[in-house]
Amino acid sequence: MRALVMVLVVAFCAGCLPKIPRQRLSERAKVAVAYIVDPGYSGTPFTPPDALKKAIAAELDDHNLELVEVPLEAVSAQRLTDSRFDALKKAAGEVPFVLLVEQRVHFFSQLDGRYRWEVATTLTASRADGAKASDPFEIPVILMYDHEKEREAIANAASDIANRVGVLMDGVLAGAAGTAVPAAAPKASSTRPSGIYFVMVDRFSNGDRRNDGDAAPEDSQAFHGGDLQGLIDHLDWIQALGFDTVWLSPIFKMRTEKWHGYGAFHGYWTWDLAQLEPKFGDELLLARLRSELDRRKMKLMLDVVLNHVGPDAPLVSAKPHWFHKRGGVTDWNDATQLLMNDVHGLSDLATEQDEVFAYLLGAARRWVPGRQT
Ligand SMILES: [Ca+2]
Repeated sequence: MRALVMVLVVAFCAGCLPKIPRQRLSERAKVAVAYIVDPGYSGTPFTPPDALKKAIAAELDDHNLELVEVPLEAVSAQRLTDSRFDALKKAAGEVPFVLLVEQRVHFFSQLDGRYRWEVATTLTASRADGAKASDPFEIPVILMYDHEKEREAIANAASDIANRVGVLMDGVLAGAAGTAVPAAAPKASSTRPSGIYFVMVDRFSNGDRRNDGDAAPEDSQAFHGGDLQGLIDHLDWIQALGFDTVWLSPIFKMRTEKWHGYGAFHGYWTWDLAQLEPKFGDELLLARLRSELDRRKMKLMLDVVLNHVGPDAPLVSAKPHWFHKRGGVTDWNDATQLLMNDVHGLSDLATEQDEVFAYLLGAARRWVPGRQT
């Protein structure tokens, strides 16, 4: 059976921290570390799971640093990062390096029975006699359940968080007495950093008010007026951030009315893959976007929704046999339901049918220059 595969592309920022070669102290030194996880809603701060502590200890060991954990109580009375860091330094005494690991974990969204969490972390570190450096970032984690999984989410992100600790400590150690760059340290890349910048077209920039229609920026569920012109106007800005690819939320003709109170601005309620959504622009403007990207040696990714169509899409009545029509998902642990049933009422395309497959493939190819057939 042929199947269309949806590919999840992860955008990343390669230039968030300065590029500093890997650092390692020639003589072992201690680093005082305090961990604090703030509760999402109520309750008292707690410490992260051992999986994260072990990963960070290993990373620090790689820098020839010995981790000395400072009890949570030393920092938990403070609410702000600066105050916590001062409290940590006081508790650390003569220890030459300090590292504060602050975290907050929150449930983000649910998709196909899997639950996305965000692990927000702020790392702050310094030498006893040096300025502090900080690195705030969020890491998404996909789990199977949505309740009281804060520790599990942190454990899943432990490796990535530890890597960020390593990069931050490279910066803290750089130039410190007794610091040597290991011979095996990779050389910093001389090439320009690259990455994918995701644009939610309606919310990015309004470059043409003539296509706004009933845009209502004060309404979180309404369209806000963003369009392809607004994106074109900001390509230099995106490129300056270090990105070489732009990924757009769907720009094809879509349902634009709210559905059960939920807004359509995201573009994932496609009605017709053969047309562009007039709120965003026309084919001439898309061609101009392509040429502006080409001129900057940047690439464009269009988001084609293959799993379903938008509510009340004309295709449902025109081609009723193209849809599974099995009703909504009632059991999120049932793999067949996840594949064949309607997600939140969105008619599920029978992509295993040759006719449907050919339609989707052709519709997608229509937008690839030189691949219309
Ligand atoms: Ca507009």
